[in-house]
Amino acid sequence: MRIAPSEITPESVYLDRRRLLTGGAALLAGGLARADDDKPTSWDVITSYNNFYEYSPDKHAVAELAKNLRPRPWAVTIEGEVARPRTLDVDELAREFGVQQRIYRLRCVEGWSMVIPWDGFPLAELLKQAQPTSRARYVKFVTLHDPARFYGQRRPTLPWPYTEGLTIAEAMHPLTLLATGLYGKALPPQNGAPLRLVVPWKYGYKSIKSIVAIRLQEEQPATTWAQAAPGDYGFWANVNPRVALARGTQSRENRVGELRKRETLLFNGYAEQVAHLYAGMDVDKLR
Ligand SMILES: Nc1nc2c(c(=O)[nH]1)N[C@H]1C(S)=C(S)[C@@H](COP(=O)(O)O)O[C@H]1N2
Ligand SMILES: [Mo]
Repeated sequence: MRIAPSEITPESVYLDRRRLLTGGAALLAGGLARADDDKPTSWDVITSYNNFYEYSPDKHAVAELAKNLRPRPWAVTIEGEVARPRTLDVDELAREFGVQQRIYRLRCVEGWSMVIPWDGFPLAELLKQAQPTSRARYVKFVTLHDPARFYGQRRPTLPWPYTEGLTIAEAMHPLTLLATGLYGKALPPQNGAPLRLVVPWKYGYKSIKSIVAIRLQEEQPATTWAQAAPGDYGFWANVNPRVALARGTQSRENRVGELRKRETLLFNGYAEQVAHLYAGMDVDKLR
């Protein structure tokens, strides 16, 4: 489906509509949480301050470098422990599962946070359709490996390709999103075009960009940052203000654009929706 420019919601209208929605529907959708406290970060900030090591470790350099991404055509594969493995075009995927708006907080281990209005669909929809086998316990996600486009992959800054993972229960959770857009527009390259994961209760590094493969498997996948710096990054990566990482405390955060720091919330404020996933586990021991 092509979206005519006239159908794209301008940012100002989008913000007004959001304010109207915060009373009921938006909350029920599980999209956001606390209303006015969470004013969406501006398009300009979301698209100019980016972590994307395939381009550069310099957040301010990414947007310019990422102009060469060429996110179309783009094939995505669903494979491994599923009854119906498939490879399909990213636009086909969006047509098949539709696109919803979800406004989520994003919290990076570097201590900054934003509020981002994503467009996308629940990963659960895609997984259900692929029909996981009884052996599917984890979902592994893989970013495109193409040093001709991703200049950063010419150097061994990280073990490429970038890889992430979730348990099947986390992957099936209704908050877990595959994002295709921002503010009603196509996802910009620097934010992980054309398809990226968004897991709002986990640190930002779990939200892997520019995905080409989604693999269901029995074993827990080895993930990129957990291999690169295990003292700071682990497989679980739930936002938890009580657990300090090697890089320091995670008890507070800076909402980009604000002067005073905020308290970081357990599960990034989504505890009510996700705490049950960790019933019987000591969440302070899950790194
Ligand atoms: N493939 C890939 N995905 C990635 C990263 C990356 O370097 N490469 N950085 C992660 C980190 S550390 C964060 S905080 C978020 C940042 O997303 P944003 O630039 O859209 O705000 O993307 C995550 N996804
Ligand atoms: Mo991050």
